[in-house]
Amino acid sequence: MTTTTTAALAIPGEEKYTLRDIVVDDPRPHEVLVRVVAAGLCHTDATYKEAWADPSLPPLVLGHEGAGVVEAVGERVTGVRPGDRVLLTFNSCGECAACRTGHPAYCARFTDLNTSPTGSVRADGSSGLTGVDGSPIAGAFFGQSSLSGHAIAQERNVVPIGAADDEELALLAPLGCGIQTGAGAVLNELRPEPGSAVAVFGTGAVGLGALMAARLTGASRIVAVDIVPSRLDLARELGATDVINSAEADPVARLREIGDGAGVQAAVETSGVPQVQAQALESLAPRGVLGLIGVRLGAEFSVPALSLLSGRRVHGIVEGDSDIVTFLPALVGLVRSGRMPLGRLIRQYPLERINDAARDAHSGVTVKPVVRF
Ligand code: CXF
Ligand code: ZN
Repeated sequence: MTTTTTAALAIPGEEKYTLRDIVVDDPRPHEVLVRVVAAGLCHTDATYKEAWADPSLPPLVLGHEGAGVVEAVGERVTGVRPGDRVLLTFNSCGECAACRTGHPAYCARFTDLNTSPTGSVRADGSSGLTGVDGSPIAGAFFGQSSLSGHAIAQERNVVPIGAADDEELALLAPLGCGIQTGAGAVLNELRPEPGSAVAVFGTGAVGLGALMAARLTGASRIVAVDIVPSRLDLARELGATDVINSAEADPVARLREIGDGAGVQAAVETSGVPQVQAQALESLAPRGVLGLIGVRLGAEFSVPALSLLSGRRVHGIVEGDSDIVTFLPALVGLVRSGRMPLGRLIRQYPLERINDAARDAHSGVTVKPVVRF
């Protein structure tokens, strides 16, 4: 018995999302059918929406920060059962060396299982989604395609979070990608030492996730860099000790000052703008590390070789190198205890207003739109 539900479709050549009823398949042995309560919009949805332009392609269901309630599970699923409240996150194979050692974000099949929305997740290439007239619909985006009232996820990218009402699910949804990307970069990879200085370039959801995480470490200076004054105000509210408006001041010079004349021990770069990446690198103290998170499709990263000789390192990080089984519940705990005030970033939109949500994310009016189903 399949499920008919309303989804937001990305139709090639159309700028806006189109709401339409679709049919969602029953879960296969390792799959989980989730009634989606809320889904955050991440910049990557917009990137892939824009790239989904070839008119020969079918409509695509995006969405990769889903949160909801398990409705049915495949016969081999053991980790969750109907009624469980869950977060959906990125998918991974579970078998490669990275997955076996707790680094599923570096899964050998990451691209295949997350951002190749042509259905490579299922052995037969099907997406699990069709139009009500049986026409093809692409899905399996990040193993979930959660901009839909119901989503098919894989057991590996579903994380149970205990009792949670719909309001809390909407609050927690962005942990599945954007927040875990920023917070994980700091807590799992950069791990700033007590007394160190950390710079965060870009104060979108990823950057603010990194900043809120840095506040939980022993770092004594946490510096937000952006060109939007209201974002810098928000960064202060969330724990930045210093802010730099890089449209008005040279961030490299300021960060060197803040870092005792030498620079900062760690920088997180979320904008993906090559010039900002260069600034982030130049703001590092000797032996400092640049966490490279914001990367634009097809962009190159080039630096003067001499800039690296002082022991500086550049560390590319995907999804915060999160081991989702342990890290997502840890983030949920931080939100629930008030130590990660995620609510300050979020604005909710009913599904009918998803195009307003996308517009507000693009213009920067909203840091993290969350679509409610
Ligand atoms: C993405 C960034 C681009 C590569 C795949 C993962 N992260 C989240 O949206
Ligand atoms: Zn994302």
